Amino acid sequence: MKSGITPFGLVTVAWLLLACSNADPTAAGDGNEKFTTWGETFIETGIPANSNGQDGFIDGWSLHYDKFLVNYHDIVVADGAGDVAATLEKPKFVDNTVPGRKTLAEFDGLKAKNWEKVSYQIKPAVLGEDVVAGDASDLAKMMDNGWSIYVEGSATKSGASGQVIRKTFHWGFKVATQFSDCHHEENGTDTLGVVVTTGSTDVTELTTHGDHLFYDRLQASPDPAIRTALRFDQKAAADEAPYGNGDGEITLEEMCTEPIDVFTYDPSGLNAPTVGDFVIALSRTIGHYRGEGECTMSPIGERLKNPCLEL
Ligand SMILES: [Ca+2]
Repeated sequence: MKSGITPFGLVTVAWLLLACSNADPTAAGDGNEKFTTWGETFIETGIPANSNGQDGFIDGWSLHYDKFLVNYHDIVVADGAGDVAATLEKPKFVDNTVPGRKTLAEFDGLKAKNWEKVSYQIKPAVLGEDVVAGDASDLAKMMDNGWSIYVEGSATKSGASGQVIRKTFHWGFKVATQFSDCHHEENGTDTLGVVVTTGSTDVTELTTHGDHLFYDRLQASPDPAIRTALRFDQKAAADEAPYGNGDGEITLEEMCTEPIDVFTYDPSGLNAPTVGDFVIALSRTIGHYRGEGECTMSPIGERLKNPCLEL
């Protein structure tokens, strides 16, 4: 045979053409969308001290989470016209101190295209949730207390005379939050929602950010020179007189009696008169999207004037 194309070569060319057509999300076909969650290193291993304030606590504290419990509800994949491709059947309970990415849902056989409207909710635990990771007894405790998020852990810092100061915390939050119009940037392109491609599985991580509870602003400054920093001093002070009982455990109730230091913390025009109000307001912001991606956050249901009144 003089032909340069062998039968094997023809098969290879045909396979390549098929592969190319499969990679085209506009071609007719189906694909899958998988949702996972991950707590990143701040929740898995801890938040260190770091003088830059972004990679750790600017005031010398370091913190370790023993539990970081979240209840995910109502994941929805839809398009701009309102056609719904998939919805989460049962809410999912997860402890994100359990290492690695945990699967929340797998939606198979979705039409391959850009589904622009992806949303989810974090709200209080309900009967019949799936335990994705963590203890069923913790889920029961969340249901009994009406919590959507619960964090437990300890923070330490070296005192003036070299002694180690240690504070523990066990905080349950009742906030219910809708995360809508989720989007993320990848390779310089901002993508709204998800892109399902024929014959493959796209993975969306509903990331939880454990550092947000300790932000010193409720909203990012429009001035990029003003960076949000992580702080713990005022939370630790809530356990001391005149606000707390000095037993080493910082309670939300103690933080809700301590006025926020407006010279250090910026409520960004929102209502957060106490340290407790500030932390509860920040608990709405732990939900992210594919790493550093974001969603539009809105409270579900009636919102009380001060977050501390929801305790
Ligand atoms: Ca205390």
